[in-house]
Amino acid sequence: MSQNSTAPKLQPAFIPPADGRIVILTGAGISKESGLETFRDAGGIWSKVRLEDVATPEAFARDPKRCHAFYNMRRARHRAADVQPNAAHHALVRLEQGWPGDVMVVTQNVDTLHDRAGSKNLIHMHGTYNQARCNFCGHVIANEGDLSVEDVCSACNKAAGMRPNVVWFGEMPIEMERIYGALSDCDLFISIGTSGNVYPAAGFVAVVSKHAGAHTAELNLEPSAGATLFAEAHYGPATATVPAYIDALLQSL
Ligand code: BJW
Repeated sequence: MSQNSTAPKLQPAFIPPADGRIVILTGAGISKESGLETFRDAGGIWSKVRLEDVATPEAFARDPKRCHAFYNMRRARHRAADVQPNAAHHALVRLEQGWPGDVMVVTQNVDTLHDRAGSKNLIHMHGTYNQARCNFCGHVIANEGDLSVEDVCSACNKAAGMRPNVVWFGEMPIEMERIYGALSDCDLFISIGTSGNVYPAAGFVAVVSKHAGAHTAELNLEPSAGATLFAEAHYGPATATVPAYIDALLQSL
């Protein structure tokens, strides 16, 4: 996709060297304009359901039917025809394809909008909605439809253990070694559409500033919980700020 010439201009405060490494962290805000809800905004997911009831291993052990109902509803929404990658997802693909150095996207989102836009060097640190995992043997399968307590694992044949392959509170996020490797070696860290409330992702900006000495930029609708830790910030909807910021980086080449 080429740059939209009507897009607002934005001047990044720092341009990395052309072979510089860029790590981008994304959160629910980047998918908001694709029609998916965020968690902590007014009217967001955690204003309608308590995370303690649906997003912890204890909640699943206590009431698996309730967890399944919550994720079946979210999965159905993610599959809806009107939920498509937006200009911010596409801009990150342009960066990966056009920037000579390494570009890695680390997303906290369980939606597949980065994948569908075409991001390749992508880590889903909180898992994805379209996989299920057996709680007993760890077997992972592709799963686009509803899950239930009646489902039987095709590997160990046990029932009632199939769960969404997402990371709940108290669980270890995915591929942390690879993520910290990229963070410790990057020149630019960009955080997009995340409130900075959930660790370890909320701590990445401090890790990068301290250990890599890299430049840090926040692109969000409003200042995040960690806003003061960033060297640079641009506030507005992701479909405006992200394409403008990325195209300015690419035009510097
Ligand atoms: C826009 C926009 C637009 C809107 N354009 N922007 C250190 C200190 C304190 C606590 C901890 C700590 N280390 C660990 C913890 C505990 C815990 C934690 O962080 N708790 C906090 C609540 C304090 N962390 C964990 O348990 C994590 N595991 C872990 O640390 O493992 C190590 C360990 C394991 C075991 C024992 C001990 C240590 C796991 C966290 C898992 C989070 N899971 C969820 C659910 C995933 C599945 C699902 O989707 O259902 O992940 S919770 C939810 O929050 C989801 C998100 O990925 C995550 C982050 O949310 P995000 O993306 O930031 O969304 P919002 O809504 O918060 O923000 C949206 C932003 O967008 C806002 O700022 C808007 O303004 C903006 N926005 N529209 C641009 N159009």
